Amino acid sequence: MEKLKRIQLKDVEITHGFWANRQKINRDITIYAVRDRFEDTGRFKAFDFGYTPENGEIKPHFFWDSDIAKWIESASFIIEKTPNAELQSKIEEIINKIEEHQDENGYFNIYHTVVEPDNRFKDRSHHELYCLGHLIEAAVAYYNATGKDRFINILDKFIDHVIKVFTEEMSSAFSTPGHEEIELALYRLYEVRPDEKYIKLAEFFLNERGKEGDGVYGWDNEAYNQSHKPVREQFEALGHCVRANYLYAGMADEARNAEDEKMFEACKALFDDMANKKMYISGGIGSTHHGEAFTIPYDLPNDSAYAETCASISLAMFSNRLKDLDINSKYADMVERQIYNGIISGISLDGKSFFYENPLEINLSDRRRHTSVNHSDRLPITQRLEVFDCSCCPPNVTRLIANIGEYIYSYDDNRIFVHQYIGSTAVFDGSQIDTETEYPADGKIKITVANAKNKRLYLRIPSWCESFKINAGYNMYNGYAEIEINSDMFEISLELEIRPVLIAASPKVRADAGAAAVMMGPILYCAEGIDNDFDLWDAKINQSTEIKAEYSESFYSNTLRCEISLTDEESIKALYLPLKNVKTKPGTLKLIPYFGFANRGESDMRVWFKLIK
Ligand code: FUB
Ligand code: ZN
Repeated sequence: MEKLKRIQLKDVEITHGFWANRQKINRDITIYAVRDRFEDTGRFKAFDFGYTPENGEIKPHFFWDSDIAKWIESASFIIEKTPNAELQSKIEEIINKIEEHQDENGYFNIYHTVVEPDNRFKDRSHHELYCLGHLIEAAVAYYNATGKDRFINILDKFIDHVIKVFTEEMSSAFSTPGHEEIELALYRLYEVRPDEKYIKLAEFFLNERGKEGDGVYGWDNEAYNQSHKPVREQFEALGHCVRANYLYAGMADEARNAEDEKMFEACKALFDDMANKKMYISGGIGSTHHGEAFTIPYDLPNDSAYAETCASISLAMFSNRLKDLDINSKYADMVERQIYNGIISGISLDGKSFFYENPLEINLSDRRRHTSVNHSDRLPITQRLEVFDCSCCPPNVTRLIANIGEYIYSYDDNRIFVHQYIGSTAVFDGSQIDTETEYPADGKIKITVANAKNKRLYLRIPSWCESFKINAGYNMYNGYAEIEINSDMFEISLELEIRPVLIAASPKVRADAGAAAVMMGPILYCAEGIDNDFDLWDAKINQSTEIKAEYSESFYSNTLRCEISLTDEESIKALYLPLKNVKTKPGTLKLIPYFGFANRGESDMRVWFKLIK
């Protein structure tokens, strides 16, 4: 097992390009938009602990703490880079309230103080440990941003209480969290405060999971929250996708920390199972809303895809950990697929509204069919919302964007890895690395490394890339171009050929049989009805068609167009017609990046198109 060091947010600046633009929107708009909706819905007010069944205040939900925690984490990432007194004081206001309402014994949870105080740690589905996990991550981010450890100290008291209740007294009604998250958070905390008790607690939760008696949960089966087997024996991704991937991220942390090969093998198998059998082309995971879960291999329906934004984020988090343990570009490829597709499809281009579910097809007339027969299958919504009743995704996507710097580089004593091509400057281990690029709109990448002579540089060659040029000698090593750094100020140019390509799915994916999707570099494309005045389900792409790209400011990337074949008006009128009599006409299909769908009103949308020879 390798142990590359992950770059810290403090060591990297996003300087230009796609992600600098996204971070600006996140910093100027999204963080306030999420804050305001969380104010409107009573989530911030809940920290006053004022709710009583009689006083008419909104009843807090049992994981509102986690929504605000993710907001604090994101705001902390933001102020670490761009000091902002207003955001900092809002964060501190919440920390004060947490301190004020924390129990003597360290316990903190809004719902289980004002709604069900007698049921603490009695209901495994009630997310007390999940909320604590997110609070821990927030406290670590706040500490990294400000150097202040007060928030960590408050939670340390709560963690001591959890250690006592779960591992000493064994007085809780369950032994492991019903929604994983605290495991990875404890490792994260250990990075800034290396106290072994955090690791021991994380190990307790990982090791108890799947043991007999661990499977008690309010609904569904034991696999729903990965309690069907001990974690080292889990090789198939099952159950609720976000739970699964937060758990797997914690498992990867433990594999690294304890050099636990069995755990590592399980992590690799779980990754491969998702990447090779259970993932949409957008990176989305979770084929059904029932349990927000994985189903069976290759079951990837497009219109009813669940593909929760948080699930893509959690898979990116897991993959980002694995890339440092196993040198193979497939992990950073997965991060790339997520960050340009399944994650940012979850946020509108203006940064104010969100998708929780990310379908790969919207057919508005199909939806009318459902109402005409007075029956509605569960289909995702077609328009973004500013907040949801269950609003886990909006604060998650803002924290991911604010923290994207952590995904770019990693290193050890002799090697520097560039996993993502993002315009940035990073300083670590006495060296400095600069990436200059407009990727993914353009494949030209210039990298300068200072003070790293005699180390080796590893540049990821994305799996989608068929041709590339490097202006120096290199060897390929598991998907990375390996290059000797032979001067103190080493400059290198990489040019990845980025062009539109038709992609087919495995024939095992019945939903995409005989169809093709379009990708250009890491970006998946879709067509929307608003750009195309014909039935998208009639569009047939010729396999050898030339797809033309044109840069568009509004998407901060290319839009595409290609010639297609459509049925002519007369033939459309006949319900059935001998094939030889069907007349066709040429048309042009306009495509936009998938992440940009549903930004211009309600519209049909398609990713997969019929192919003709
Ligand atoms: O239960 C907490 C979060 O809400 C989950 O991670 C999401 O899937 C949503 O159910
Ligand atoms: Zn979510």
